[in-house]
Parts: sequence; C-alpha cells; structure tokens
Amino acid sequence: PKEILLKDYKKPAYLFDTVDLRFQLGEDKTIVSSKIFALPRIEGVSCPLVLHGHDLKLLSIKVDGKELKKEEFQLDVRHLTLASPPTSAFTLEIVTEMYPQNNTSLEGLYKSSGNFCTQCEAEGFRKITYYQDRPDVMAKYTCRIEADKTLYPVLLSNGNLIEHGDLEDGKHYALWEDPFKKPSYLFALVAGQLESRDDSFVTCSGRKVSLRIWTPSHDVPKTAHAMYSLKAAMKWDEEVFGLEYDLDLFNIVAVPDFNMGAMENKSLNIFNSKLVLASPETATDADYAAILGVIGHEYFHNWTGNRVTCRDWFQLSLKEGLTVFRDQEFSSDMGSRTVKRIADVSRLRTYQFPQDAGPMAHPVRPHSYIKMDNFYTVTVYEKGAEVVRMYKTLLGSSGFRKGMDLYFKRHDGQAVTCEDFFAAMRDANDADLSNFLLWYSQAGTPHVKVTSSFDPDARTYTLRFSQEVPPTPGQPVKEPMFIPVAIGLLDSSGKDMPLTTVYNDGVLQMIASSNQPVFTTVLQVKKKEEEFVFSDIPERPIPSLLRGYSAPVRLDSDLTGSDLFFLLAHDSDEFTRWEAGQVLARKLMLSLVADFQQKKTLVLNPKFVDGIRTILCNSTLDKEFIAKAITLPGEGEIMDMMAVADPDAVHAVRSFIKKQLALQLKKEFLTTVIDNRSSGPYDFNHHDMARRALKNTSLAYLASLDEPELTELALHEYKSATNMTEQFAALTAIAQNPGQVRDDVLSDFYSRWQHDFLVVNKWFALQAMSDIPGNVVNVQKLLNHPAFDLRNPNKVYSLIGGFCGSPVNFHAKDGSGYKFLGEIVLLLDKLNPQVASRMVSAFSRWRRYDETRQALAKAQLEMIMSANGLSENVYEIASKSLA
Ligand code: HT7
Ligand code: ZN
Repeated sequence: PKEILLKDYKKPAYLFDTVDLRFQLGEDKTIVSSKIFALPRIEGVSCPLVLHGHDLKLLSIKVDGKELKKEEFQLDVRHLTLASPPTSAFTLEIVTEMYPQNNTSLEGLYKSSGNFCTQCEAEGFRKITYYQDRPDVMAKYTCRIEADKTLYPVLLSNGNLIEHGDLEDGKHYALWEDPFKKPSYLFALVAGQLESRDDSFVTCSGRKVSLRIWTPSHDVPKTAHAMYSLKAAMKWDEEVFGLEYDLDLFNIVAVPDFNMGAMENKSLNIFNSKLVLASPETATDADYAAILGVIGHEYFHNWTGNRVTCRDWFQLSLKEGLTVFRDQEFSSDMGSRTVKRIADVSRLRTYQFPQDAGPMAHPVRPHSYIKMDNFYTVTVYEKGAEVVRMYKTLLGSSGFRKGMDLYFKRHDGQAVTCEDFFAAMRDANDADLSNFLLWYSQAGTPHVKVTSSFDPDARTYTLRFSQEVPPTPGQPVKEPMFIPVAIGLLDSSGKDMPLTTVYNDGVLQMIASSNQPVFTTVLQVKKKEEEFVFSDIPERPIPSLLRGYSAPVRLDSDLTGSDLFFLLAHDSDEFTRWEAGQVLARKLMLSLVADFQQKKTLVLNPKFVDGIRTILCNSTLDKEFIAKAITLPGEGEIMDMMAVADPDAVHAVRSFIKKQLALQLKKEFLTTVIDNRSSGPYDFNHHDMARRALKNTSLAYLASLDEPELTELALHEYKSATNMTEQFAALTAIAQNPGQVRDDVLSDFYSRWQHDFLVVNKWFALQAMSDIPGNVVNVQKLLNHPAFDLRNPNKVYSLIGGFCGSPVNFHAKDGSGYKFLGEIVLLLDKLNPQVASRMVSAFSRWRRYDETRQALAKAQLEMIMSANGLSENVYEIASKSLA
C-alpha cells in the first residue's frame, strides 16, 4: 500500500462548479448518474483528469454530451482517468451501478435496518460515483432521489427540497438543492421509513429554521433531549461566536449501523442512534451528556468544517480540533466547567498520551498516511482541541474571538490549512506566537519539569522550567515547544497571593496593570530551560501549576506530599485542586505497585484515607467534583508511568486501595448513598447529575467489599431505581464480584431490556470489561449470543472493545486475550475494515509489556499481517505496530 505525504500536496487539476446527481435506488442495484460542470484550473492547459472510484460498475461516460469510446479513458480498480479532456469548461456525465445492500463497510451508500444512508467522510464518496474525491474540490450540488414510495417514503439530501412527486410503478422522487459549495465528503442521502420530531428555531436575525430529527416511528419519543441539545447549540453558537445557521431546514437522522459517532453533512447530519436516542429509563447521565456534546459538535461543524473546510486530509484537526474545543466549551457552559475539564483531561491522558508515546504517534497534523480513516484519532481530535485551547489561554477570550472572526472573514467558502487558522489568530491580535506552530508538526507529549526556590530577603520566588519532547516514529530530535503555563501562588492560609511582576529572560513584565489584583498569570515557557522570578512575595508560597490544565504536557514538580495535600484542601483553581489529589494517588499507587512486585504486604497510607475522607465529607464542594476527586486514576494511566507495564500488579493495587477506602470509610460512604437517593422524576441538570454521580461512586466502593449486607444494599438500589443511571450503576457495582447474585442480576437486566438494542449494548460492555479472572471465556460465549452481530459497530465496540479495555484479561499472561482479538480482527476485516483497524489498535503498545506478553502479542500481529487480502486499514496499524 502507498503512503500519501503532506509534502506532495498539489492543487486539483480541474475545478467542479456544479454537480447534479440522480439516484435510482433499488433492491438489488442502485444506479447513480452524475452530471458535472467542470473546468481546468488553468484554462487552455490540457492535463489528465483522474477521478477516484471504488466498487463501482461503470455504465457510461460522456463529455459534452458525447459518449466516450473505450480508448478515450482508462479504468483501474481505484480510478477512472480521462487522458485529455477539453481545455476549457465542459460537462462530464457518468452513470454507474452499485450494490448498497451488500456494503458492510458502512462507507459510501449502504443499508442500515432496511433504510438507505450514506457516509462519505473521509473518502466514501468515491464508492458512490467517480469523482475528484478530495476536500479542496468544492461544488454546488443538486440531488434527485427516486425510490419505491412504500418502502422508502422519506427521501432526504442536503439543502432545500425544491420538488417532489410520484413516478410510475409505485415510485416517487425528491429533488434537493444545496445552495452552498461543499466538498464531496459532506454529501448525504437518506431514504427510508422514518418519522420525525419537528420543532423550530428563530435565529438572531429573525429567520425561522425548521428542525427535524428522524428515526423509526417507535423511537421518536426518545428524541426530545437531542432536540433540546440542538436548540441549545444553535443559541450558544450565536451568543458565543456570533455564528448563525444559514439554511431554513436542519435535519438529523439516527441510524443503528454507523462506524463513528455522527457526521456533519451539510444540513443533513447523520447520527449513530446511541447519540440521539435517550429516555430516563434507558439512557444514563453519561449518555445524555454525550448526546448534548455530539449534537453540539456536529452542529458547530456547520461553520468550522463546512463553511470553512480543509484543504486536504492532513488538515483534519483544523476542523476537528477546533470543533471539539467548541463542543467542550458548549458542554462546560451548559453544566459544570470544572467537571467537564476534568473529564476531558482524563480522556486525553487515558487515550491520547499512550498514543503519543507509541508506534502510532503522529503530530496533530500528520505528515503521512496510508488510510485516512486511521487518522481520526485522539491526537487529531483531543490534542488538537488542546492546541486551540492554548490560543485562547494566550490571547484571552476576546482575543480568541477576534481571531475566529478574522478566520471566517478571510476564509468563508474556502478549503484552508492549519497555518491559515494560526495566521488569523496571530494577525487579529498582532501577537507574537513565535514557534507555536510546532504543536501541529511535532508529535509526542512534552515533559515539563518545575523546581522552585524562595529568597526571603529579596522577597522573590523563582520557578525553573525544563522541557523535553520525547522522540517519536520518524522524529528522533525535537525542538522546544511554546508552552503556556497558567499559575497561581498560595499563601500559608491557602489564599491566592496577588501577583504583581515577573522577571523572565532579562525582561520585567507587569502582571497587574491597575489596582485590580491578579491571582493567575500565564507564563510563556518557550525554551528548553527557562526561569521566572516573581517579586514582592512575602512568604514561601505553594505554587498551583498548570491551572485549568493550560497545556497538554506531562508535568513533574518538586511539590512534596504535604504541598499536594495543601493544594487538595485549598486551591482556588478546582482543576489543579483535583489534580493534586490525582498526583498523590498516582505516587501512592506506583509505590504500592513496587511493594506488590517485591511481594511485600500492602499498607495504605492513613494520610491518603484522611484526604479522601475530608473531600467526601466536605459539604461545600460540588458533588460531581467530589465523585471525580475520590476516583482513583485508571489502571492504564499507572501502567503508562511504568518502565515495564505490569497489568496484574496495577490491578491488584488499585483493587486493594479501593477496598481499603471502602473498609475505612464505610460509614461515610453509606451515609452518602442514603443522603443522595433520588426523589422525584429524572431530570438532566447538573445538580441532580452530581448527586447521582456521588451516590453511584460511593455505592461502587461499598459493593467492592462483597459483604452480604452491602450487596443487599446494591440490590435494593438496583430494584428501586427509576432511571438507567442508577439502575446501571447498581448493576455495575454488583457485577464486580463473581457469584450467583451477579449472574441473577445480569440475567434479570437482560430480560428486562432485551427489546432495546442500545441497553443490551451496555449489558455486553459491562460483562466484556469485567476484571473477573478468565473472562475471555464469557466474552467468547457472548459472541454467539443471539443479540450480538459482528456487522454492527456499536456491538463490536461494546463487546470486543470493552474486553480490550480490561487490562487484566486482555493482557492475560497465557495470551488468551491476544488470541481472541487476533482471530476477531481477521473476521471483522472482511466485513468492515474501519472497525477492524480500530480493534487491532489494542495491540499497538505491545512493547510496553514483559517479554512473555510481548512475544504473544507480536505473534498475533504477525499472524494478522500474513493473512490474505488484508485491508489497507488493518495493514497500516498492524505494520506500524510491528515496525
Ligand atoms: N467528521 C466526522 C467524521 C466521521 C468519520 C470519519 C471516518 C469514517 C467514518 C466517519 N463517520 C464520521 C465526525 C465528526 O468528527 O464530527
Ligand atoms: Zn467532528
């Protein structure tokens, strides 16, 4: 397979002005006719026109109305090439045949639950018709859909419905016109038996927009929260960014078979059902929050992605990093900012940091790819969002907004690059952002070390920073990055000290310019080693470093245990307050892991128990914050900090601490469960969610003790729950311990919910992720469960993905977990390469483990590599993992 390189980018040879599509949807074949008005980019110059196409049967091709003869074009499995098209504007008409009903890749045009739908990003449009399938070819589209009226009463595409009517033989048609230029990846079509929830939104300029969310009729009642989220997102984008929706209709369609979460096709978003459908009885708080965030995300793409799009796929983070940042901010404004930030940073550390330290490490803007689908990664999305956040941290809210305004002013209707975004931010603020662009080109998580000293005579406090960016594949040597470090200094009573001046690199900077005291300042760390000296500091402060997690780095400081306990008790920045507890927990876990490995008796530091007790019983704190603060870092995070990852030791230590905390704080946890029981109907608001989160976390601690009266308590919570959040949390708590009670509750849950595939997926995931020894056997059995289907990505992510998320079982020393995954990957690859390649990624960090595990995982990767007909998707991940 061929690598595509960023440095090889060339502008398209031909511009496409308009595209008229006609779909004749049938049960055994679909005919797609396209009429493109094309013109050479440089008039008068003849060069070949290379069209992408895949899995298509070419029926005819005409230029300016004249059928081309065989020798006038060339066809191979991936391209249709016209050697010498006209040197000025011409029309190109192509008719192809395709078979959506056999398309299990869920890319291009396919069928989901009997309905037709499309997924074109990144390169799926080429499975629909021959086209210059690249994002910098922007054209205006019309789309005429013809289909059987009974089977497919609803026919949808992008833009406005301009005509519809009946045809012969029980068929009907709809003609859609999208007035905005768009790249092919934003094209969409849906045809099927669907009903809609209808609503409307009046924009800031007074236009009424019709909003419709389409699902099978029985699911319409479950779309209320999605509609609420859409209207909230539309309003938020107007208020925060001054961005108004630009058409009179916005459609969302929910489909059960979808490779990712959702897709932002112009005015016709297509969603994975699990990110649309919710009711209190069937969806958890986490589901509700995910729906809010993703509905927002796809809606926000209308400006960041659709109106201004990417020049090429290397620029993916231009739209995704920015839009993730926007959805994070939206969710923060709709709920708790601190809790959202903690959740986002945890996600970054759990998933992105390992990627950045492994064989698939790549910059936010990758330099090369074999299959673009493999680069929809946590690095491009989540680290990309952190890069956008750093602009805001450096430029301030209003500076960031000025940059966004200039970006749209300059680039509306264009396909642009990450440099264009950078330039808008810089120019709108006249800012010196020097080497900031390195964030796009250098992979690897920077490691920042901080030491401090206080000079009581000079009343100065010095912070010394050093930074190191680790080598990553293809990038052995790195340059220092531009790292914004937000900091505050706490006095001995725990209050923020006012900051006045700081001296750095020979320059004295004023922090507070008027009488207004300043308690947090952003230091710009740009060199490998750098020093900042604060003046007018009356006593030795405790520094609160990297407030709000102002840069995506690993931070090590010389803070002592007691400094960290102090920050945990007092820091005014809630993020760093939580972080202090996490640093303490990580240190504690690592030292217990060493004890475990040396077969020493494990003993839990009583100070840590006291710290957790203090947080748990602090009634002034937000309850969701407490729930986060009393949750231990994940096993992956700890393994990531070890020279050789030891899943058994880490699991044993985490379980030990959990049980010790449960034992020593039993009374407090019991009170917390009882005091935070639900009263009244379910509502999605921060106060209620925080209460449920704290109750559920406490219940999980208690149930871990596996004592009859505590299991009884969990059973009571399970039976009396009136919403899925509490019911599922109680089930999860009980399912920690093997035995009859667990088996009975799991089967009770299945019989209650077997009619609802989204709830059944939770049931699959819960069992798959279990730490129960030898769980691979149960997961094997579940593969044959009647509700399981390897063709449905959600089910695969729940069962197979869930299993890979349990370190003890996936990394079982007998290799059973690896063997299980290796076999499944090959089966999946035949059906859906995108999903298969996501699953094979679980192997990518095999070198982190001991020699026995390394050999077993490597053998599976080699077995996969030797398979016949391997997809490019899986080939890329497996080969890079072995390299
Ligand atoms: N922009 C969307 C990406 C997407 C996608 C990519 C590859 C294969 C299937 C896909 N489905 C959706 C989603 C988003 O980030 O908004
Ligand atoms: Zn997106």
